[in-house]
Amino acid sequence: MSEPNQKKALITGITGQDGSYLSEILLNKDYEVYGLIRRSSDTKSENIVHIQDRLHLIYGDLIDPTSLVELFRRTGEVDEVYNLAAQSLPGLSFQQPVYTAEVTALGAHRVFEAVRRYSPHAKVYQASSSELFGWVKERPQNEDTPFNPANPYAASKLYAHSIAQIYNKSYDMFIACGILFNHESPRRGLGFVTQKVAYAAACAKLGIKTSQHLNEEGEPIVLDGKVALGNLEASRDWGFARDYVWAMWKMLQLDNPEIFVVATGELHTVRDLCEVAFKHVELNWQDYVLEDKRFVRPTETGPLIGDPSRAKKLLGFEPTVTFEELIGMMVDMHIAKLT
Ligand code: NDP
Ligand code: GDR
Repeated sequence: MSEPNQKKALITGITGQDGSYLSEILLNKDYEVYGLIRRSSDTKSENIVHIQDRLHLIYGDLIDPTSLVELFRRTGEVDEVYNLAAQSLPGLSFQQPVYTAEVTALGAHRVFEAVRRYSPHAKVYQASSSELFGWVKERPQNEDTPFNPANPYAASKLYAHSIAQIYNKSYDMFIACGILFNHESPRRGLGFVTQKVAYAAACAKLGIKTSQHLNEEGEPIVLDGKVALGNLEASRDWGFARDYVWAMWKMLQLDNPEIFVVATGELHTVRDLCEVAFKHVELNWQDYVLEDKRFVRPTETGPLIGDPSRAKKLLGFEPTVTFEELIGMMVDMHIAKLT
């Protein structure tokens, strides 16, 4: 039961990278935290296992609107809703475009509609993305840069972002949208390039020639001592997830729903990423990385680099971890786990 005046928050996507950091932040602030989780044969969610006994977890799925009705019946009215659930892999969205739209576009819409009906006073955070800028029209990108999505995931996020503005204006709701650039951590899924490279660097350090974990093609991430990657010239603005999640919470402490770009303002290529990860274990990346066309996307976005000036000024956002520290932290986590 919640204490009088204790704030109540609901997180969709609580088992993901951001959901787990956000749960920790909210628990430390004494929130009562509810999370929507999907039912699967594996009941262990690695990212939240350490705090599971302090969370209220409720089964459901963004695809099923009746499960959202049941969710709010169980939580009652809440103060804050963080909609983090999504099919969040842009690469996979080329293979599963309609499913991606179901979860990432319509799923968000279903959440907004459920809030409108069952918890209309809640402040909502919607996880928008730098992918909205896609084939970029200027660099760096800020809150005024035009959107130009370049994959089905980005198009789905644009739908959700647009519906959020429509609900704000039409129903006087509070849905803040954070346009977050790539953020990573030791809790990042292995399907993302930073984690794939960090894992491969750890395997190289430990002399593992064939890895246990699989890549996007269902093959070992490390095979015959090498990792196969796609476009090495692709570039991103990579920050540390915990810093970005804190900015989500800050957005919901404002009086009005606003839009913020959250980024480091630094651009690195996948090639730089490989160099930094393998250098961390004193190895030369060129001995361990292969380019493989199967991992190149049908189209690539432009250089995604954000201008976080507004978030710095109005939210007090400040990146606390450098790119080298971030990648080093991820490689070390894999070494510890694989040893
Ligand atoms: P993750 O992929 O780590 O987590 C996604 C979460 O969504 C998981 O908890 C997953 O549950 C859940 N989920 C997926 N499909 C459904 C569904 N149909 N119903 C209910 N839950 C579902 O993502 P991140 O934590 O990295 O990102 C959080 C959000 O922020 C996402 O919306 C992402 O698109 C967006 N974003 C992320 C950025 C980043 O760099 N990390 C940058 C900008 C935006 P399960 O564990 O069951 O799979
Ligand atoms: P992204 O993340 O698409 O930016 O989406 P990802 O790490 O998958 O790709 C980053 C860049 O690396 C290139 N790349 C590869 N990517 C993967 N996954 N595997 C490879 O082998 C590989 N080789 C090169 C990609 O082409 C791309 O250019 C992430 C997600 O968290 C989204 O949910 C979020 O919205 C955006 O970041 C901002």
